[in-house]
Formats: sequence, structure tokens, C-alpha cells
Amino acid sequence: MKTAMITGATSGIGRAIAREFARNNIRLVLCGRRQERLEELAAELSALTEVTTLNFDVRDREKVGNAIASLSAPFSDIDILINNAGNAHGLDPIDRGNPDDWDAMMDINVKGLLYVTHHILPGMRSRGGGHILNIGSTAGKEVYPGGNVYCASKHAVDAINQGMRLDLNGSNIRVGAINPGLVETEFSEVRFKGDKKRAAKVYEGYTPLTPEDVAEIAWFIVSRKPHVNIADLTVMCTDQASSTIVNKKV
Ligand code: NDP
Ligand code: 8X3
Repeated sequence: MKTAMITGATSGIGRAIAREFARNNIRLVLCGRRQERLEELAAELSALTEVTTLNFDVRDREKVGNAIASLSAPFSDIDILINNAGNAHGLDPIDRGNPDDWDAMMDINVKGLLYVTHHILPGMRSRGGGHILNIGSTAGKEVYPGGNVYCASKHAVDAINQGMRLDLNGSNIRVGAINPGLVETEFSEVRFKGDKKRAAKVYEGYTPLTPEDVAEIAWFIVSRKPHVNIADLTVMCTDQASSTIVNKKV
């Protein structure tokens, strides 16, 4: 039985990946900050697989290390790391951007991903293999108006994904990314600071991806034969052609 650690498992894409992996008999380490949601999901999925939870903020380097170090076998032997925790904060033009939002995006989406990976890699190295799947974004492939720092953070994820693959070549650790376009989750609610009406509008008038669509792809990627590494996969809904071209009926 393989063990997967999923960051950002309390919502959206991470939660859907947890459910998909549980159905496929993967032992789970579910991570996030919202304890109640971690407990609810663990209770739901423990009918299907072995589950434990870790509550930490990926921005806090010390807490990331302590949380991961607190795992005992078999949960400590992480075969698959899903680097998913992340969000956008704001959609303001650069001259009106809030530096607190910039800090949040760089600290969570970039540095958080690095901190978690830093603590997981030694175990993968010593066990002679593993799989790291980074959740990037189409925002890491192109920049759109108001996307400035979020796009920069996801371009960084794209670069780190490539860099990890170069540096880990020969270690039997697979590294790859899924770069989704518009997926209906709590993402826009966070981006617009709890404005549910504005968030809902992002997904109106077309059929966006669901978190489950991305989860199926994540499972496909991690269930390939050991010699197959899907390095970089971009997925958009059929109605989306680019970050700015979406076939909206409203
Ligand atoms: P959600 O807001 O639904 O989920 C975000 C998850 O990240 C939550 O589980 C949240 O958990 C966790 N998280 C956020 N901040 C922190 C933090 N500081 N420390 C630990 N965990 C944190 O959004 P999505 O599911 O859509 O987003 C998941 C990933 O997918 C992100 O990296 C996002 O950039 C990316 N993405 C999303 C797309 C979309 O259109 N939705 C498209 C492309 C990529 P908690 O609050 O409990 O800590
Ligand atoms: C999320 C997709 O287009 O809102 O990464 O940036 S988008």
C-alpha cells in the first residue's frame, strides 16, 4: 500500500484528490489548517483506507518540519507528495495591489511548497524513490490582467517543477505538474476575500472543470508504470482557450 501526503486537503482539488486516492487504496496524510474539515474528511475516508491528518500552515517553516517529523510509520514513509496548498489573493492591477496579498501568495504558493518538499525529499531519497506532483496553473504558463503576483507565484511553481526534475534525475523520484485552468472550488472566494457573489460569477455561463476532473488526472499520473513520468500537463475545460478567452454564454 502506497502512502500519499496531500497539502490543501480541506477543500477543492486537494480534497477531491484525497477521495480519489482513498478509493484506490492509497494510505493518506491529509494536511491543512482547518482542523474540523481535516477531521471530517479523515472520518469519511477511513472507511476506505488508512488516514492521518496534520494541521500546519505551509508558511511556517518550523511547524512544517515539526508536523512532518511527528509522523510515525507507516505514515512517515511518503511515496507520493501532492503539493497542492495554495490560493490567489486579490485581482488588482499592480499599482493597486496589496503587499499583504503579495506576501501571502509568494509565501504559500512558492515558499510553502518548497518547505514541504524539503522535509519530504530526504525520506524519498533514502527509500530510493517517490513521486512529487506539483499543482501549478495555467497562470504559471501565461499572465493575465490583475494576475500579476499570483501568476508570478505559479510561474515559480513551473520553474521549481522543472528544477526539481533536473536535480532529482537519477534518484528514481518522479516529478511532474498538473496546470489546471478554471476549476470551480473555493479558490475565487478566497481570491475575493469571501465575496461569494463575485466568486460565483467566475464560473457562470460555461462549464468549468470540477475538482474531481483534476483528481482523476492526478490518479492517472501517479498510477502509471514506474518508468513513466508525466512531467507537465495542462488541462482546461472545453469552454476555455486561454486565461482570458472563455466561451461564456452570459
Ligand atoms: P481551495 O481554496 O478550494 O483550496 C485551497 C487549499 O489550500 C485548502 O485546502 C487550504 O486549506 C489550503 N491552504 C491555503 N493556504 C494554506 C496555508 N497557508 N497553509 C496550509 N494550507 C493552505 O482552492 P483550490 O482547490 O482551487 O486550489 C488548490 C490548488 O490548485 C492551489 O495551488 C491553486 O493555486 C491551484 N489551482 C486552482 C485553480 C482553480 O481554478 N481553482 C486552477 C489552477 C490551479 P486550509 O485553508 O484548511 O489551510
Ligand atoms: C487558477 C486559474 O485562471 O484563476 O490558477 O488563475 S486562474
